[in-house]
Amino acid sequence: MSQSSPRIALVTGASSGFGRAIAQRLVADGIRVIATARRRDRLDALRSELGDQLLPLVLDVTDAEAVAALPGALPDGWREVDVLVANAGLALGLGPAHEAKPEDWARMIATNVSGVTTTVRALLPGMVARDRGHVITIGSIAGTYPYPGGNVYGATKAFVAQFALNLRADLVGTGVRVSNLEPGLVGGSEFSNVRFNDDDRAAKVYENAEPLLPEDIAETVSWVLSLPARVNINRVELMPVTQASAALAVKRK
Ligand code: NDP
Ligand code: 8X3
Repeated sequence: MSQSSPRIALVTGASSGFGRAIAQRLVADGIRVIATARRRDRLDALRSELGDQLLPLVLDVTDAEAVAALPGALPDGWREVDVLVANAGLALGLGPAHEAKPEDWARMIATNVSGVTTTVRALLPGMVARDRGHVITIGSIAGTYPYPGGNVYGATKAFVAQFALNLRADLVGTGVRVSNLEPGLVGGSEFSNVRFNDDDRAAKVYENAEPLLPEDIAETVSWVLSLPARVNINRVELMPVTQASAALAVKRK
């Protein structure tokens, strides 16, 4: 079967933002979607919206045992996952490193690094055995461009970028593709609400900025999946037209 016609995708973090938009888009593209996250009510609402082409599944990506058990826990007809969108992730805080909460750092690493690696490790053997599949990781411009307060969040996304490239190194000779999407400023998700735990500060991040929208990320996922089987998009960096990489910091007296 052609790589460009995947049948089943598993999306982590599908209860909100990018993941929700990606699930909606993939179902519209004719791909059945296993939608995972911690908030069951959100997943159930997505199931009501999209019907039986979507399977809601509660999964905390920081629960390594549950993630490892995932392939065996999938119901009949949903086991041959062709596409993994490892999207679940978060930033916590924007303070300087010496004031950051160690527990916030630990949670970002557990979710953005360990959550991604355990999920990929669980689903990759099936893809390799079937000689078809596509792992799509969600990195960030924060993994390339440092900014004040980006400390551990940016480092987790740098990990994701290198992990994706190293996966390809291992998978050369198989039909399994790997792509890392590296978005800049994207509104319309809960990312900044989670980061600041504060609605007012979160809203200001996007004020008058015309950010990208989750649908733009979903469109990019749809595009990388649609390309011929011989094409591997290694990484995609995308920003709104209103954003550009910033100047280096200089401390003047
Ligand atoms: P949201 O906060 O809207 O979505 C994050 C999703 O991750 C939610 O569905 C949440 O679901 C899920 N999630 C968080 N922790 C866990 C966990 N432990 N187990 C399972 N699911 C979890 O943010 P975005 O949609 O904006 O972010 C999606 C990804 O995109 C993240 O990796 C983020 O770092 C990245 N990104 C975001 C950018 C932006 O500007 N918005 C730009 C670049 C990258 P639940 O709480 O129900 O578990
Ligand atoms: C999210 C984008 O610039 O807030 O990854 O780090 S940014």
